[in-house]
Amino acid sequence: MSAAHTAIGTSHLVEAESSKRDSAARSLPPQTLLEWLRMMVLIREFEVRTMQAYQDRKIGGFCHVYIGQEAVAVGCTAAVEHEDPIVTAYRDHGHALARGMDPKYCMAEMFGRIGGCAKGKGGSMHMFDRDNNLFGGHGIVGAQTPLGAGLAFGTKYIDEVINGGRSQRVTLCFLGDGALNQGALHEAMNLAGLLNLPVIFVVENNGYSMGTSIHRGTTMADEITSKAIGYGMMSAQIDGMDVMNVYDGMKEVVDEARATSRPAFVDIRTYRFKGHSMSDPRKYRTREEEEVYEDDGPIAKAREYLYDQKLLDEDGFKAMSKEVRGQVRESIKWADASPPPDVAEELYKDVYVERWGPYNGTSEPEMLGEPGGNGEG
Ligand SMILES: Cc1ncc(C[n+]2csc(CCOP(=O)(O)OP(=O)(O)O)c2C)c(N)n1
Ligand SMILES: [Mg+2]
Repeated sequence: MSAAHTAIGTSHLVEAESSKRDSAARSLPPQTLLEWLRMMVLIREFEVRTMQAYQDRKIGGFCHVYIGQEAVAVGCTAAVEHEDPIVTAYRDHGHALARGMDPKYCMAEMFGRIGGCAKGKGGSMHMFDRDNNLFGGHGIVGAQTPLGAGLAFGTKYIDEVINGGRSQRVTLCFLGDGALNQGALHEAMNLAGLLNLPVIFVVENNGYSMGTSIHRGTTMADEITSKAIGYGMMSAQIDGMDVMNVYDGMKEVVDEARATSRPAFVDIRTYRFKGHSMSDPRKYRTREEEEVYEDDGPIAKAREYLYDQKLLDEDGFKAMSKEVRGQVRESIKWADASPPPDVAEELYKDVYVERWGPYNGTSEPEMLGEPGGNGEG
């Protein structure tokens, strides 16, 4: 038994299902699979440069990279439609890029610059992109889970009550295994089950919350999908190191959630190759354990498949990587060239919705709309 398995449990990684059944991913156009690989390479390169920029002190505050987990964001976003809302925790750069955010807005956000997606006021943990239906980036563990239920309530209400049709959207609410024991998640799951909300709670189960292995902190650690039973929702367990497998597993769950307008809970087994954050010496796990996962990472796996199918060769992969490196270099140039926000100008902007008017910091905010509407009290 390997060190990896002793440390985080024999069933941390589940066997890939894609080889055992008809794979929806394998029947997609080759261009789609190449785009998934390119996106994973982009996320990886972006994160490598993020780590360097952090060490160069261009990025301050907390910063958590997504290296190793790329197949989860890429496979999951591919399994939903662009109009379907997404919300996630603080390890959010991969979701932002996979959702279509230009890397330059993501990088500038981390640099704390006005050219960032939140004008540099949010930083690494708060990637928002309304045009791409990404609703954050949230730093409080589990805080995004009631928001996920709320987003699903919102789309369902608009589709069914306001437009008199049927619920069409599915919300993806990502969370780490560390959020499994937060009260907020269980309240959100209860409401989702009770109100038939089309939200999928996607656990990016990388086996650790900071330095605590899932076996030390969570009941039923090998079978967390059992938690879905109590809330009457369907569940699935997916190998998250294989992008095609993530797509296949998620597509089934998404289709079912959309058709029935019901919630779901998914345990996606993955691994973060780096530390929890930039200041983590990783003393709670061994180098051998890390190597077990690194040797069979999501990028290598997808690339080998494409090589085998003769859809890509080494030169093609080199050209793809070169193009990605150029794109990430451009994002750093953009972030470097972008000025920091003018504090006096920006501090109270984007705090209140428009009808309350700008808050000038000394008086009650001026109310622009009619009294008695939303926001009173
Ligand atoms: C409510 C709350 N408690 C504690 C923290 C400190 N904290 C930040 S990240 C983290 C671990 C979360 O791990 P997990 O959800 O597994 O996500 P991962 O880092 O593995 O992606 C903790 C405890 C926090 N941000 N919020
Ligand atoms: Mg975790």
